[in-house]
Amino acid sequence: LNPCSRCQYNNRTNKFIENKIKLGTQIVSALSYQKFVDFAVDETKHRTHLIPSPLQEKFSHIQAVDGKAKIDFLSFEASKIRLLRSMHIDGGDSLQVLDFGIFPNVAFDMPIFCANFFTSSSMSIIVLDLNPLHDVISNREYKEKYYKSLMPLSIKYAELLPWGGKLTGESLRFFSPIVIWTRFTSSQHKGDILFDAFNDYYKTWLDLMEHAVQEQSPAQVMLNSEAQHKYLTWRAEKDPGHSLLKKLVGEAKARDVLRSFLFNGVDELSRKTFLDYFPEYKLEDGSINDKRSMMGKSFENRPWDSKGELVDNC
Ligand code: BLA
Repeated sequence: LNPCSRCQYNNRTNKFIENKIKLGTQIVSALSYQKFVDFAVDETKHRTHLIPSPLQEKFSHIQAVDGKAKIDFLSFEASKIRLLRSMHIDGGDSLQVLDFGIFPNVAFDMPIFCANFFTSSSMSIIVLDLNPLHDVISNREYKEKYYKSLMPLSIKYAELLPWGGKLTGESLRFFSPIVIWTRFTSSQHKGDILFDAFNDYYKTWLDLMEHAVQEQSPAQVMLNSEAQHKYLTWRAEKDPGHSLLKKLVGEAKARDVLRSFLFNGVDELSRKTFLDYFPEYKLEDGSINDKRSMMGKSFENRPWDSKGELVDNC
């Protein structure tokens, strides 16, 4: 079998032939995100000393309630890394999800590595970014410190992985000028481009880590810690993947995965609550509005220009 790299997997027979590569008795799915995880962990081990996170004991593998999908977790720490964690949902050809994140030690102000890939047999929804720890819309200094020199990376993928359409205003605030936000019909070809982009963004993050200098001022460390906590608080409450995760593992387990694993730190880094950071979500009875966005969707086109300036073209 010689899979065509440009096929779009439109009919079932083609999909089967192109998507499966027989290796002896083992059949591997050509669109699996496992190789992304393997690459990232290997590459990190070349650059720093990774130690297993205490979370590894509790989170290693969960079988989804549908009996089909399996979920694998990995987590590590390192001197500049508070938590590197990965969740890979493998539901065969019909569902592949990767949520790979790196949260820096709060003594450093470097960005948060963020790869969130959702792939069904027909559609992929992709976010790949070095999410800014501090606001890059109002804070020019932070934007210039980290993103000015990275704009060529964004330009490299702007056409191959074009802007995925309207995005909520809230999401945009957590994204950087080099964000890859895209949707495509799932195919091996697009998967290969995504792997290249993941490689480039990952190595770039590791370069930033290597050069990052520890903050000396306790006040700055506090600011970093609070900024990371705000990010975790947002995602633990409002990430778009929540409802699928709940379907796969049930409500209680999903909550545990979100608060203790994926967005670990949300209950430890600060006592501030979601409504302290995002009071616009407060309902009259004091509870949190379960709408995902108060600002609504906007930004039909890429709102950052090639120099990383915000342009109003929504
Ligand atoms: C959809 N996931 C999305 C979308 C974005 C993201 C921008 C488009 C939908 C929208 O917001 O309107 C990802 N959004 C992010 C990320 C940030 C953000 C990373 O603000 C960071 C700040 N996706 C996952 C996981 C699952 C998943 C783990 O990362 C499932 C377990 C699923 N994402 C998923 C699904 C959709 C989606 C099913 C479509 C659902 C929808 O549009 O409501």
